[in-house]
Amino acid sequence: MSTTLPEIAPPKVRHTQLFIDGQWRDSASGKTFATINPATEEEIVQVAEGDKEDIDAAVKAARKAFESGPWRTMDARDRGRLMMKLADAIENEIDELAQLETLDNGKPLRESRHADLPLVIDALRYYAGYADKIQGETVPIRGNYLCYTRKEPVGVVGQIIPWNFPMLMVAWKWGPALATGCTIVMKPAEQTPLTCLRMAQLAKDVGFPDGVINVVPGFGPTAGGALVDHPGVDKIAFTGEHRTAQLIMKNSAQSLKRLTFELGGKSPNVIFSDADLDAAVQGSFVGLYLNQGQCCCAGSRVFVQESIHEAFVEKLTDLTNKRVVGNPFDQATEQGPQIDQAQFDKIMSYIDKGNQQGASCVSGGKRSGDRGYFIEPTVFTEVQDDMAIARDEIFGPVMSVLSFKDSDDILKRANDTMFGLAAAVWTQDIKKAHHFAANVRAGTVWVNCYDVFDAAAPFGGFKMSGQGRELGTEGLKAYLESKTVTVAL
Ligand code: TXE
Repeated sequence: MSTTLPEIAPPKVRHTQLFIDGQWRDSASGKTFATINPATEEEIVQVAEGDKEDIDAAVKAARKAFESGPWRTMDARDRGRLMMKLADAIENEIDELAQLETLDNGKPLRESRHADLPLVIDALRYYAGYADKIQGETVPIRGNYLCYTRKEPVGVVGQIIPWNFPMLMVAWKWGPALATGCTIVMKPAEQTPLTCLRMAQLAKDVGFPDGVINVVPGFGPTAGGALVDHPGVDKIAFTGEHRTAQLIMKNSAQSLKRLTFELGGKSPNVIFSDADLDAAVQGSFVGLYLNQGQCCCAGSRVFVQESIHEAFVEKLTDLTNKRVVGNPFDQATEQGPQIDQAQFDKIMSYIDKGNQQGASCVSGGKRSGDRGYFIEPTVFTEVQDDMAIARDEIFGPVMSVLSFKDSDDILKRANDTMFGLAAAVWTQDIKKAHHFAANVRAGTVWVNCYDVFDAAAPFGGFKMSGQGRELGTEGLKAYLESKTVTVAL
């Protein structure tokens, strides 16, 4: 465990203001807030704090760009080219952006550089390719008419994102919005505004018209709330906690905004005794501990068939005991700090609950070091379905291992959750795998793998894990209105 200063020079923070109508500006109130380095608990820099007035200015800029700016009238193919240029600009700056992401978020540099950033670039390129392939249909209605549909952008979209994959969330949100011709007001998470601001400047540099992309850092109830309330916003795309989504749904009802939500999970990861054990252990390990356990699709309920339970736990704890936790800038580091004090406290309180409710902590369970929000990779066994650690989203490096005897009740137990984001099954039996995939209530199912993401594959949740889908062709739907045109012939 080491939290000494980065071995490489700290990345430059170039932007700390609001980005509205193509210009950098202070917030109307003049207020700022600190963004914190989670590895050291020290302030990185002060960032302009947006609120109602700033959101209003950003929405007006986005509206102007949508109604009368060159964006709407631009050839779709040229919109796609601009998006490609943005992806290129990010790729040209990939090392610096990865460092900035690690500084602000705490994720290991090798992950931001070799996982997050490539996925960001890929998502933007994927959607750039769609810009000129969005088209309607001719419809064979009765009578002497020509009837056709046009697919039109939904308008000004408010996008509110979390801190766990700051740049990737930007790409997942900007990609379909820009490809369809929408204009954007984005509120990044207050914990991680820095890379989003840099991306806004890169968009300006490659030639995005003023007002197409606006970024207003600030807090949820103020800047986020103002975006949700604003009558000039046609759609809200939100990723975060389900309770926040419920509030957004309630508050946006007045203007009947279009809504898409990507929320939390308590994903079941089921390992049958006939599985390739080493692959299942490795996959379950990554499926939970990736990104410090701060993944909405984390496989946090690991159901292991009784006959292999002991062997599974032994191999798994071998891995957790070896995991390198520490300075995220160190190339050897596999696990960095949690994002902030609040998340750190939440996770530690769940570890306490696990111990109190009778689960057995067989690995980790403590803070790591004495500076930064580091937590040891933790494994609980003897977990029962009704314990808090088996029911609630912990969003940290805490795995609950549950055991099962035969396959009859495993689907029932897997589905016994208010969430439905992801699930996985490990088995050599193709029938068992497909039966599970068909009957588990989750938006994504991985068979003999975990955390396989691609910009082309839709992602989103059943039940309280969300509404609508991101990525793939399905991800475009939420950004489009369908218009029916009927012409008398
Ligand atoms: O989420 P919030 P938090 C889960 C995870 C985590 C918990 C809390 O379990 O422990 O949520 O995290 C903005 N109106 N996930 O507090 O508050 C906020 O500023 C409008 C799962 O960070 O939902 C930020 O930009 N916006 C998840 C964003 O919402 C509001 C990722 C997310 O913050 C708002 C993150 C309001 N009233 C957390 N209140 C996932 N699905 O991956 C807050 N925000």
